[in-house]
Amino acid sequence: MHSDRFLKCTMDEESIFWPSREEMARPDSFHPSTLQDVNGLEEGVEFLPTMNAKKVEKRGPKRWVVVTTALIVFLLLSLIVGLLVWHFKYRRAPVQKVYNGHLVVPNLDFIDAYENSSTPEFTMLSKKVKETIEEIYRSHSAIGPYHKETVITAFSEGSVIAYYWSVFIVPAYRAEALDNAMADKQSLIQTVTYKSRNPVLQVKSVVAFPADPSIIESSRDNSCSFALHAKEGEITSFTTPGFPNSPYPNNARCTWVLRADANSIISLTFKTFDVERCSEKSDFIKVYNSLSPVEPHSLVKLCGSYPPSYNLTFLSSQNVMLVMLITNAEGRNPGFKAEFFQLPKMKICGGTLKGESGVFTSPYYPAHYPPNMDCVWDIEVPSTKNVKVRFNVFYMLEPGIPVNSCTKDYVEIKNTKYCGEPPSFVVASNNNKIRVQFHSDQSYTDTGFSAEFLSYDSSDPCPGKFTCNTGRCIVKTMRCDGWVDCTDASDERSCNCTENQFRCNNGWCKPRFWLCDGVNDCGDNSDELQCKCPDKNFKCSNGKCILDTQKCDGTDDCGDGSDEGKCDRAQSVSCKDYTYKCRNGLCMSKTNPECDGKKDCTDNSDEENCDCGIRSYSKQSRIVGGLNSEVGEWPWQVSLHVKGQGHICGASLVSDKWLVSAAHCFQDTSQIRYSDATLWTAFLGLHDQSNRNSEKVQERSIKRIISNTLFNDYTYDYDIAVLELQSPVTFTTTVRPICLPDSTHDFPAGKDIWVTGWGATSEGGAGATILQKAEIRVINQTMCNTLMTGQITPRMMCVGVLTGGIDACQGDSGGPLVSVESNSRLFLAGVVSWGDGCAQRNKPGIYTRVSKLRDWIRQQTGV
Ligand code: 4AZ
Repeated sequence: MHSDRFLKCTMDEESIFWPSREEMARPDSFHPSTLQDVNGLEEGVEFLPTMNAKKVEKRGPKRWVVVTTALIVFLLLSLIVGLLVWHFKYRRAPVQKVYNGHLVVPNLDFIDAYENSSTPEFTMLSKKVKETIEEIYRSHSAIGPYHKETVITAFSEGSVIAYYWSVFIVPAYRAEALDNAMADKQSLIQTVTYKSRNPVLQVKSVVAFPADPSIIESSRDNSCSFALHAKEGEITSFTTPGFPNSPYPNNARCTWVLRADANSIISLTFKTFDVERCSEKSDFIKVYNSLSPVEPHSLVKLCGSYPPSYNLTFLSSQNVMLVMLITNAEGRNPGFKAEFFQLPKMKICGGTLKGESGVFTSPYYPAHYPPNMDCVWDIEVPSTKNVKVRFNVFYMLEPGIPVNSCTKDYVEIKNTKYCGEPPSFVVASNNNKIRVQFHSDQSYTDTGFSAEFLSYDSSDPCPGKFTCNTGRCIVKTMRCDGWVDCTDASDERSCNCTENQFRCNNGWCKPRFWLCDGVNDCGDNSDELQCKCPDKNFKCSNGKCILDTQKCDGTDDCGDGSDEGKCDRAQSVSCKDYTYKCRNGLCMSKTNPECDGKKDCTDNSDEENCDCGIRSYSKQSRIVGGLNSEVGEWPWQVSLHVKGQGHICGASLVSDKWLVSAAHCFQDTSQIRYSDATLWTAFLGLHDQSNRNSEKVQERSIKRIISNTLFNDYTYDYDIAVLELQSPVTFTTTVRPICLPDSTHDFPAGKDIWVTGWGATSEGGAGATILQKAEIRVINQTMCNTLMTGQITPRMMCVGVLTGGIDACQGDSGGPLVSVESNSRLFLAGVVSWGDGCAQRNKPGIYTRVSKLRDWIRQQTGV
């Protein structure tokens, strides 16, 4: 693989008495006298003589007055009843509120016995702290009347810090006032001198934060709570219950209280991490820089699975840390294994850096920097020079904080704040000094930065290189090459386009081959305009324009089927070369329906045999600029070794015993019979060629090699072979099969796609030890055939970067070219086959088009 550059997340009821709803509905219990009065009235009824109308009129009030009065009385009564119901049922309805908090007891020294809640010392102190808290609450009218219970959960150093939770039962209409009073540090009293029945207990810095009520249950249930203290010079490990042999429990809340000696901090690393895939309600782990699980002291929330190379090291700012695992009712994941140890607290960070150049990093880089840190670096280069700082890696991303505000964690230089995860950037100064400030707040930390400072001559800031307007230096060949290399795109402005380029309307030069490839390369879409069909028309792959209404109507109007092969809705149509055929013989108009998570065929055959193309780790590492793969990133990648020669070719695992590779790898030479299966050994789950004995690697002999009989060793047409393993492999995190595309599967021009292998890292150079990866682009077949002087057959596809620099190379042959399709599933689009050298300009790599040979693979292997 050649790549010299790569650009490319019990309620205790309050004693309030009022009639219940049932009582109010029963008038006898409400107004016992009313009914009697009514009865009394009935007994005294006087029947008037019907003829004496005058008497009738004179003696009784007018009828409408009676009716109206009754109505008004009725309405008033209803209103009163309604108001009472609203007041007692909703406004006064009691709600439960829980707060987590901590306070400092300044005039007390911490003793070891405070770490253990079963010691008499713990019990004594917690009783006093509890009384103090209750007194503070009592003194506040918005808090005191509603307080129900306070429990002291732990103590830690810092004089003595006490952690607690408090429960309140408050009428709904008083809840907000309670929240405000609890949030107001003044109301909780910064410094309280409280005289209890016992000796005086002074407390300060009382804070409390709203908490999830379920923490009460979890803190009463000790079945999944653990307390660990770091031992001097030792690493302590802990795991989720049952790890690694059985999944961690469902509906659990597990806590690990981690402690270190006074004046130390804790370094915690998750060595393996595999919990339920992240979703809104998935299981998760949270790490706190406190013994109280409160959001403002949260360091990280983790879910999903991480490859071993991902840096999952977190540092505390004091000698305690809390790890919580919260699980739902579903899922069977192994969990985590973690290690922690104590470190002396960093006294200062930053400092003065002098010289021509040097490097510096955020505290503890590449571990996640600790919270609550401020560092200042004063950089000074020789007085005749200017200074610039280049951030090669920069990760200071805080969840929910827009990167343009940088209100929490940031780096500040010359009154500009930097945060988020920008690609490498440079900040230059127009004198010989520059000051870099680093700030991390209370919560959420990231891996930080790695930077270097360099002195430069103001008249020639980038000797032999092109200077971006940002101050960054890039190699001259990157100027006007169609790729944006300077973060401000200054390398692609004011360019004179070469004959192999076209000029976009915005003045940029782009390779001609990107014209009309369906991708907006110019940014203003001008590369896709001239090739457009008139309005309300669809452009066929062969360039023909048809009416939009003719697209996906079941008729091949284009003549090449492209109007019927790319339909979003699966529709049963008459079978053509370009339509996906279900097992029941019905054909679908939808593009690439296989294993996309949607049932398109009525017999569901498009969603069968889909245990493929999924990586074991849901998280990818954030290693910038490197082309080394992660362990388990390409679990279908196989390394084929020949006895005495080492790695020769790549291959892809497509089932537990079949590999797909290139036929040209198994061509006999005068010296070696490469077609002899016994010569070959397959290494699966391999990452590093120098570590083939790793327990993650599965080694297999080859039972037989079947090369396509139509393979032409001159043209390299039909360059495909299938290899049967002597015994099946076991699917693991590092060994899994790739999906094979249907013969109708479309990998459109312009699509970004990945090639992997241990091939040469430069033309004629040595092979790589660590599995390499490169992202390249599918190139239009007709264009490519012109470029490759007519050597491209329908069984081939061209993929590469036409400006050169990224390509497959010798040793990558037979290996996978994979495309990320819908549902994040990966499909084997091609097999590395040949090329005119490696990584040269306008010379893309040529790959065997797997979709065209899908039926042959099925015939040979049954897969
Ligand atoms: C090879 O010799 C080879 N640049 C493989 C791929 C390419 C060139 C050579 C594509 O195996």
